[in-house]
Amino acid sequence: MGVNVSQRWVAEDIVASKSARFRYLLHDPALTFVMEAHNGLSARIVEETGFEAIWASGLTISASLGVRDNNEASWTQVLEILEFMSDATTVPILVDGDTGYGNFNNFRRLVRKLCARQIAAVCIEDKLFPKTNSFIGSAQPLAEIDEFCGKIKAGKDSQPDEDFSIIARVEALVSGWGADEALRRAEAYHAAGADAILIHSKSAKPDEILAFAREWGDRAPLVIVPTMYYATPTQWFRDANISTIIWANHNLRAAMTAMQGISRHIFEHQSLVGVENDIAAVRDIFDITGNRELREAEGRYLSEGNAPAQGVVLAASRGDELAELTRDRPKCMIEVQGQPLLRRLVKSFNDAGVSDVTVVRGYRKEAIDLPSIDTVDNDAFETTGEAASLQAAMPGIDGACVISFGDILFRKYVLEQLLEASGDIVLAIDARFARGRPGAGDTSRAVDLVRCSESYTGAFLGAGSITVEQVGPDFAPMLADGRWIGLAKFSARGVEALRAALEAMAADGTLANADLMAVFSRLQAGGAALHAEYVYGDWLDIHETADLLNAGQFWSRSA
Ligand code: SPV
Ligand code: MG
Repeated sequence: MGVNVSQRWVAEDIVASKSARFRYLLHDPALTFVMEAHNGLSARIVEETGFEAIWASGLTISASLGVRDNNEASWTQVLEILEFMSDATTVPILVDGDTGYGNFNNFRRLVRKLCARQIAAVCIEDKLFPKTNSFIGSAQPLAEIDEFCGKIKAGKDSQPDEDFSIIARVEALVSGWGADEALRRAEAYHAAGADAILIHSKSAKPDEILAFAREWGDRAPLVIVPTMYYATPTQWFRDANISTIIWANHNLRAAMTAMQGISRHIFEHQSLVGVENDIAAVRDIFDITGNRELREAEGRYLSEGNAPAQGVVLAASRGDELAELTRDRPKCMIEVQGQPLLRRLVKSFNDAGVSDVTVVRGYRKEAIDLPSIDTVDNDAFETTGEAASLQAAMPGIDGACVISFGDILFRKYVLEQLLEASGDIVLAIDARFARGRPGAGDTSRAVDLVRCSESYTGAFLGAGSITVEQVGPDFAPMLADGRWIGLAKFSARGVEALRAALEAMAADGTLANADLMAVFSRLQAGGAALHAEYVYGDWLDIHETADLLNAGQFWSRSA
């Protein structure tokens, strides 16, 4: 395998256009693999997989539109698909231009339109319009050499992008004209200005391709499509000095098999039971189409974009202090005045407009069975902490969100105030735990203490300009300005900083045992500002049985 292509580009200082990158790939001595795609989604999959370039196949684009590979789709219809593919990707696209959709005049117009869509290269074949796929039927008539050379020249003369490549595809072997005719044509096309030669074959053996490559030498880069001689070891092509291999139709064929299988299964079972694990999640569709970017943009451009619609409740731990009460359910499912704590928490979220709540489950996860919540699992809950639970929820978060512990209750205004506060990351801080106040020095909870840019004076409510300077346990508890209550708001930008911090912690091995204070500390170390929104009481958390009594009274007084 060659070096990763982006490293190659960086090494060669080629960061330019897609067409310049493709030109580089054609000429660079390493063998390049170009993978088939037929629409924006498959093109993005090809890029995400790591391929250096994409083959926009005439056969598979036609098939995906439900038509034959006979120029039944018009060239502007194909162009529209190519535009989606180009927009969806950053790697170069090599387009199957069939015979150029007409004569030299139609082809040069096609070339200009392709360049306008940042397509890197086009391949045209020396057959007649309307074309037929090379693997159908017997010998097909070939274009006159001069006419085809004129087409190549017209294309080269009219390409507005000087790095755009035109590849001439020689069909002489496919049509039974033999090696000499293939070489004669390749030479003529090269002389007419073709940037590379695609030598095609429908033989099950690579012999005629390898013989051609030997004769051709290094006159111009050679491109091949080993669909029919698929059993050939790739090393043979390397040894033959082939520049580029096109895997021409394999994504469409794989998709067909998968779609036929799932359609049959659902048709026969009249049910979705048993299919979910075999197919991409709906969330995967959101991810691959770039929903996260839209959330971030909303955060930047829409005033309401910072209003979180998503909430994450961390509820993986048992709550050991509650002993018997949590034998068969996690702490968040303990009932407070006839309702599980979690139901009250979710209602608080929903009432404040946070409608999409994801609960991270762990201990006795089956007991968390509320309707109208999403769940994700931290199955390693016994050996990991809050940060790992939060990390489990991150793939589903694609915009501003509120994060909460699963064992807290708060008055309505606490969340409302937090949601209105400005800042990308805002923590609700209870000022009762400040220095000199009764809670200060409660070292059992020292890790949740924070030191802020200004202390609470009673006049700061909603001011939004106070920052958290340090989070526990990095300073003496007596210096605290308050205690984090387990509720925080992140804007879309804040979420991205959080994601990066969690990923960095996962990479250096500190994630598994970290609590959220360690995550906040990491965010600060990365340059993120943490804002404080002071409250003074009006919330509680459940740690021991006595707290439950308080919770009952608290709830009957709230609402
Ligand atoms: C295509 O993918 O449309 C091609 C390659 O042109 S082939 O089908 O092998 O002719
Ligand atoms: Mg084709």
